[in-house]
Amino acid sequence: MSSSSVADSGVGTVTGGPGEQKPIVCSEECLLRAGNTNCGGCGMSVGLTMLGRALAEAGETCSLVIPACCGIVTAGGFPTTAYNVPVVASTFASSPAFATGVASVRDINDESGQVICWAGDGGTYDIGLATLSAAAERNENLIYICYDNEIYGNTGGQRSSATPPGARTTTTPGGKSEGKKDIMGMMAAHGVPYAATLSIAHPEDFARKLATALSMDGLRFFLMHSPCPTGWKSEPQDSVALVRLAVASGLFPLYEVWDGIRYELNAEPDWTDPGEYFRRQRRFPPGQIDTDATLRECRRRFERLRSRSRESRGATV
Ligand SMILES: Cc1ncc(C[n+]2csc(CCOP(=O)(O)OP(=O)(O)O)c2C)c(N)n1
Ligand code: SF4
Ligand SMILES: [Mg+2]
Repeated sequence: MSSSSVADSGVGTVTGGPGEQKPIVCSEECLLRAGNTNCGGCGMSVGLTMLGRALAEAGETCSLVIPACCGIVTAGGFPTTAYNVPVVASTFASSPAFATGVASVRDINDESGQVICWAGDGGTYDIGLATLSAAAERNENLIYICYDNEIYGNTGGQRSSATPPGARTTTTPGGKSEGKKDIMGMMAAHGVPYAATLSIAHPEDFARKLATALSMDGLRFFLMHSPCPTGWKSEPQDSVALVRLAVASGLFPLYEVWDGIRYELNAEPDWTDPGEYFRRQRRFPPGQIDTDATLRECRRRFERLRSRSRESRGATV
């Protein structure tokens, strides 16, 4: 079953060991229930399903803290909810501060369960950056997942500082002229215990990293590349293929960072021409992206990550 069809059906499977498949019944174990109103092909839906699967696999529960974003609209209208776990809706700028409070109450009451912020790129790279930085500096005991659709999706598609150069948005109709902020570098600079990138096109890597985070304490940060057919002007059925292309071409490297020091690369790009990635999204004006320059920049960034990985291996030997 492909990642997208898992999300569409609302039913997933858990690998319980070699050759063993344990079905998840949506109403009992899925984090995201069937019948939500997310757009078809939404990467966030697939990510939530994968997160639910990882929690079920680890025998864990969670509470979600979600700022203003598509992820809070996902819940639907009160008194119903598409989420199968408790959810706190926070203001746009403050989900890490809200989550700090929820996690502290959990610890004071000696309760179990993970506290997970599920936030968009606008809430993470832009308006929530101060509270995220503060929670990271205090090393709060919570998981933070930024689903990065590279746009303010919920309010009609304005640019964020995660929007890649060249992308057309409602506030950059001619294509964005600035680059994409390096949020992973910023979290590494805070020295958080664990930071990692996630792709829904790499489900095993995704599950392994979630399992790693669930076995640790402290602030654990994830950046998930989250296709958004509505904002990317792409076909819903292309979502998983697009983010797979992003990893293959080096546009979205898969890696982990421990304590801001130890780097591990998880997938070697094959340096596929990123042209196909751009062509399949109408947010990129045809013929205006210099794919050679993009590929050169991707290689340069990947080599920098590789050298950090080598250096950190040398440092730990
Ligand atoms: C202080 C404040 N400013 C603006 C808004 C309006 N607003 C709600 S969601 C949103 C965009 C969220 O973008 P992102 O975090 O990337 O999540 P996405 O919508 O893409 O899922 C904006 C601007 C708000 N709720 N609060
Ligand atoms: S606008 Fe994008 S992120 Fe929001 S629900 Fe639709 S596809 Fe998902
Ligand atoms: Mg967004």
